[in-house]
Amino acid sequence: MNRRHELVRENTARSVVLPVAPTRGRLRPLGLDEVRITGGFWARRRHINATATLDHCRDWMERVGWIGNFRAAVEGRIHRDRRGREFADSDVYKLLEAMAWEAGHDAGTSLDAEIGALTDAIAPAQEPDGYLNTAFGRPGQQPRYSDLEWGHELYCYGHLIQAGVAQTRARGEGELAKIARRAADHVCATFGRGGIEGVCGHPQIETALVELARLTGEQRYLDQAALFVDRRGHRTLADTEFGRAYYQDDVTVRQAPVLRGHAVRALYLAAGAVDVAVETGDDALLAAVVRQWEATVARRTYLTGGMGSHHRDESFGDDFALPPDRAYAETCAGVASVMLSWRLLLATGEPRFADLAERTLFNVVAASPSEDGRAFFYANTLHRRRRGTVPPAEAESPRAESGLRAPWFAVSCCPTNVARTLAQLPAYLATADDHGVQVHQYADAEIATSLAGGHGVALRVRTDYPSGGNVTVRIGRSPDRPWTVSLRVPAWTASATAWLVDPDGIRRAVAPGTAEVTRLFRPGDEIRLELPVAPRWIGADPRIDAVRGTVAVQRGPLVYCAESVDLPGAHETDAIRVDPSTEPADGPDGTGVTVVVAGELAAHAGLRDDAVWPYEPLGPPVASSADGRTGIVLVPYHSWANRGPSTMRVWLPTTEPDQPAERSRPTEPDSTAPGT
Ligand code: FUB
Ligand code: ZN
Repeated sequence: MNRRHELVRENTARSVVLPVAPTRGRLRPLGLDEVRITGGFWARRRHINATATLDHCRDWMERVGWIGNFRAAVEGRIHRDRRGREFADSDVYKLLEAMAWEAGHDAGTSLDAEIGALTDAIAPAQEPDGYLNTAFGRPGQQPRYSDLEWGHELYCYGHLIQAGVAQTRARGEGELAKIARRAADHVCATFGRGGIEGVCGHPQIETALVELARLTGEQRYLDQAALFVDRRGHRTLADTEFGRAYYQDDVTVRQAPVLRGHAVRALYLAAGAVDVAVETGDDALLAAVVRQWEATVARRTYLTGGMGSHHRDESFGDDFALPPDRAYAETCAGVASVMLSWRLLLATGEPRFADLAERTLFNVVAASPSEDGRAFFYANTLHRRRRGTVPPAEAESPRAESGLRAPWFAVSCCPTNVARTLAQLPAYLATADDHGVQVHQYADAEIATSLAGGHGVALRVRTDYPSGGNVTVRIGRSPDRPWTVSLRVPAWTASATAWLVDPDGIRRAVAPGTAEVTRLFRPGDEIRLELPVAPRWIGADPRIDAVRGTVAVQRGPLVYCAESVDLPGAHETDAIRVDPSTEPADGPDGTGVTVVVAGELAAHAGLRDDAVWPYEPLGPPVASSADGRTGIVLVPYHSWANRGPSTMRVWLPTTEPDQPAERSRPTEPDSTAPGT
């Protein structure tokens, strides 16, 4: 038995329900059978995901014909009847992946039947050599692999393979896994050495093939993934109006200094490169991706964690080109960013990767779905100037950009990506190593695993996070030897003190990074982490020209925004100017944050849509409190547009344009904030 098989067996002995299962790396992930989220912010969202979003996605894909495409392929009418974009198959697979992880939490679930029904629709469409795609290759369609630039065939396989891996890990190998395996074999036979020397215009197959290698112990899937990573950047894809950087085929992964081009593609590719680097022990490749992550986080990331500022090609902009009102920040890019950071965290153990994952989860991934889990943001702007119009309830929304969440889109990659992320979310909370357990994300949770030597440990996490900053970790089970509980101290705590209280009641200040307690724990022992979540102003690097003279508010990990529904009168958010000399404060009812406006709120009232020149002398303030200091309430960004059409902004203009950046930079050395 080779090393790979041994490692597969090792992982299997501990947990099988692992979304990402590297065989090497600093930290060992925990499976969905080892971590349960039991309450709070994420439990609510996960419940809605399981009880509403999964059905919603399936119903829409039946309605718009994306599931029917498989039937049409089998019945020989696909050239006439195919619906959706060339990558529509992938959303059926992403839904299947989400269902599989969800089924992994709940043994008695009816999801097995749902997975079975969808699999039955897909299976007959697979051709004898493993090829499976409803957009190509049949009479009346373009030939297979005739459009690697835009065709998404390998991208679709990637999602199929991920679904097959999820099903096997969550429920044991079933028909879906067999379909996925046949497709992967077909890919290796067709694109392996001596085959087509190409890559897919949309990376995604790389992570999937590595995960299949991890699952099966088959080296050839890893080799194929490594081949795809190394082939990219050699200009095998045709040039486009966006340049080859659009699909990362301009420069090799090893040479690229920063993530560029289409954001989702760039992030999926980087995640796949990390997977390959970890499995092959390629430290140079890992270091290259770490450098790209650093440059991207420092210069190409929104305060929310969102990535991508070009609508035209859904891509990253130049360094510091982060206009809030043109933020694309696609939900899928948020998902992909979390995937990348998670892999880097496992590989290196460095908490900065969990910091960015937290920022992105709370302010991009959580912002996308509506409260009922049946509508979604695709793009996540940081500034909405016009109130949105209500998207069609019965038809696909044509555009990604919207002021209100839409039930479905003509390109509907985001809803199923949110679904599969929330379904696997518990696995992102904690890890283990030979010495103990590391908690990276805070939620009410139960964690049970075994350390080296098979010593069982169990912890219970209780917290009001993110509205409060108290986290209590109670030991439930502990071996008769010392071990370590590590807690991430978020980078955003840098401007105030965080405290750790050990089981003896000794309280010490802890710096951003990791706080550890090592001892012979007894069941019932408690560790407390006190994180300072008071609201604070955030300034931006002045090179982000688009937000000069503005400030934002963050409270704990949550970015806040002003929404017109919270403003007095009929004012729009563009009328706001705030006074940064007064700190933001918690609102009286505990839901929002209050900031003081600079008295001009009403001076800008009645902005005219028919104005021909966008500048005018300021009128006098016409409405303010007696002392001229009106307070307005800000709400968490993730919750905006849940109360109907509104205007919204995260970055708030001030009276003193240069002050905020000067004020905040020395006190906010947040490793995941732009410009640090
Ligand atoms: O191309 C497939 C998906 O559709 C991409 O990841 C998204 O950006 C959207 O364009
Ligand atoms: Zn998307």
